[in-house]
Amino acid sequence: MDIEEWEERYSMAFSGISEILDSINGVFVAYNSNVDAIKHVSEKDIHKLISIVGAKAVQQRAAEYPREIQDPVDLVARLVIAMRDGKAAEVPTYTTDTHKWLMDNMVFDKARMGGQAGIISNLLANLGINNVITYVPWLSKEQAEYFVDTPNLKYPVMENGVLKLKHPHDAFDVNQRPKVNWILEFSKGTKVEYAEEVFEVPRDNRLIISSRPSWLRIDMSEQLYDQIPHMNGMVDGAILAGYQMIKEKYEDGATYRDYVRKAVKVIKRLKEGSPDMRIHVEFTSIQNKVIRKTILKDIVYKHVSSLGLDTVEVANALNVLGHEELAYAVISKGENSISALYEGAVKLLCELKLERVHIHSLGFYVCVASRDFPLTVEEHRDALMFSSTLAAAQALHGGIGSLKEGETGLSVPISERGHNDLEQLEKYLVRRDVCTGAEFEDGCVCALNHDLIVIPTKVVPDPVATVGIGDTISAGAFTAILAMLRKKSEAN
Ligand code: 8BR
Ligand code: GLC
Repeated sequence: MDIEEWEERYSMAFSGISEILDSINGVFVAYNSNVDAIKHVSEKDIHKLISIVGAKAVQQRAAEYPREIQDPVDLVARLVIAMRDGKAAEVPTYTTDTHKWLMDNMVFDKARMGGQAGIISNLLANLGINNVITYVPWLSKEQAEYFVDTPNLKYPVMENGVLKLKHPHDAFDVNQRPKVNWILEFSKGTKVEYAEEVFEVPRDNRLIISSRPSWLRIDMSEQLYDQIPHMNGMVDGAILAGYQMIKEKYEDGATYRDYVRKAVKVIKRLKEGSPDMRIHVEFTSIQNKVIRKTILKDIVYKHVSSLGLDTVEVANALNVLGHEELAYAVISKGENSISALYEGAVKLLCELKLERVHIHSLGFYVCVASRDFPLTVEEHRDALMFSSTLAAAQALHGGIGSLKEGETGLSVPISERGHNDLEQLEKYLVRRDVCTGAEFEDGCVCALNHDLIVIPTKVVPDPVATVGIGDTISAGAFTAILAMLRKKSEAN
């Protein structure tokens, strides 16, 4: 299909999905909400930070590739790496000194709802989904203020042994402190010069400094666990994220195994009484490889239906699953990277026993789905186009206040570059007899043991911010899928 035809399909997909969104009863969203302190790092800012900690020190530390921020040199080194590669990353910090140092040396531009679950909850509430049941284990007063004020957004609380759903504004814990992450956004073309290094930022992206105070637990009270099945009638599916916060060891002797067990228990409870309930997990950048592997092998494997991730996250996932070469090919800049991405998606689908894997990249999405998933490839494609439209709206405005505002994404043109990038994949698949050129052109491929859906996407040349776009994409597509599944089940 040429770009014009794609544009038409986009409009049809967006209006089609918009019309059926209210068929969904609700979505359960957990675990991570936080406050994002967003700072756009200019050329002046980065050079100032480098000069404060010393250029030589930054150069040395960058070579060591710190996976945790223990001091300001770690921070500036990881920022320089992210800017050099134009890649998104999230690095944890366990000390409050990092926040203090950032506050002393920089002023953030704005504070917004952050965390995958927080961003997704607000998005779905603004889109008008009937019930968005959001859960964050650390709902402080400050955090609660970042939730949108709509009656469809609800937070589960236990009152005298009874489950009540209240708006987060009426449900916070007065003794809880907020979790604040720093989002250091940078723009393509920013020139950086220090020690012997000189580079230009290749694309807009950001580094996230994720605060991990010791009270952070991916958890739920026993009482609430017991009550989860009572929410079943109200929700069609769940979107879960934040597992990256699980630590190998805790001060009180608990280990990651305890929290993995709890995480799986929640999924099992959600499915109790409705085994067909779809669970989506939004993956992220996870520095600790033990945790990354455990999340995939012990939480996602067999328990989850749908996984959303970006290209770097695909490489990271493949890496811990023992596919180092493929992982390397995915992040290489060569022409094989897109075919490696597809092969990687198939590996994740099969090895993790998923029903759907949705990979988003700048300019195109690749989604593989199991053949027995009860939707057609065209329906899967509509879900992707709906989500790309929302992503464009998010990049345009920095947020989506309503379905109407989401629709403004349709005005953003489809990326020609993304459309062209897909040709590499087409050649690869046609050469291997996976599909014909015509099938690929439509973005709908029924391969031997999986479906493949590819679309070129809408890209905003000057995005307001990039943080949260991935969450919008995955949540938008998954919710569209829930709506179509609901419509199908009603028709039967
Ligand atoms: P993560 O947050 O999971 O890394 O996802 C970011 C996603 O946002 C990318 O995969 C890309 O699809 C999308 N995106 C980015 Br980055 N910049 C965008 C832009 N300017 N317009 C539309 N989508 C964008
Ligand atoms: C991660 C970060 C959070 C950010 C979100 C955006 O969850 O911890 O700060 O808002 O990603 O996707």
